[in-house]
Amino acid sequence: MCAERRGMVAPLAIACGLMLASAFAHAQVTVSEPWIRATVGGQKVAGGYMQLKSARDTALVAANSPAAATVEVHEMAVVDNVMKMRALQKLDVPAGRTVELKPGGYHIMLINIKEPMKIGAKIPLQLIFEDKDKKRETVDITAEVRPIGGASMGKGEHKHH
Ligand SMILES: [Cu+2]
Repeated sequence: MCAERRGMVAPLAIACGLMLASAFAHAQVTVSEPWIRATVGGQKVAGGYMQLKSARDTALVAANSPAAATVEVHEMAVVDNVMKMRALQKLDVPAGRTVELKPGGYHIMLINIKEPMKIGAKIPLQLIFEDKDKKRETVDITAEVRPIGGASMGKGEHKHH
C-alpha cells in the first residue's frame, strides 16, 4: 500500500515526504521526521516525536511498536503549575494542517520498552488513523533514536500517572 511505502521513506527530508504526498494523493496521512528520544539507565518509557499532515480530517487513534509492550498517544500540559502528561483517546489531525509531536507537547509514548533506546537505532512504529467515517488508515514508519537534549522538559518528564 502507498501509505506503507511512503512510511518507509519518511525519515528522509521533509521535501521528499511532500513530493511523495502529492504523488500518492489518495493516501491521507504523511508522517515526517519521526524520532525517538534515547533512554538512560533503566528507563522504561521513551518519547516519540514527528510531524503529521493529512489531506483530509483524521485523527491519530492508536500506535504500536515491536519495541514496546504498549504505545500510547500523550499530551503534556501544565496542571496546577506541574507539568503532567496524559493519554489521549485521539489526536486530531485537521486537513492540511501540520500537527507537531515534540518534546513538551504531544508525543507518542513507548511504555515498557524491551531494550534501552540507543542512539542511531531504527525503531519501527505503526500509527493508526481514523477519520470521522471510522475509516482507518495504517501508516508504518521507522523512527531513529536521537540523543537527549534540545528542548528538554527536565526531570519530571517521564513520570507517569
Ligand atoms: Cu508520555
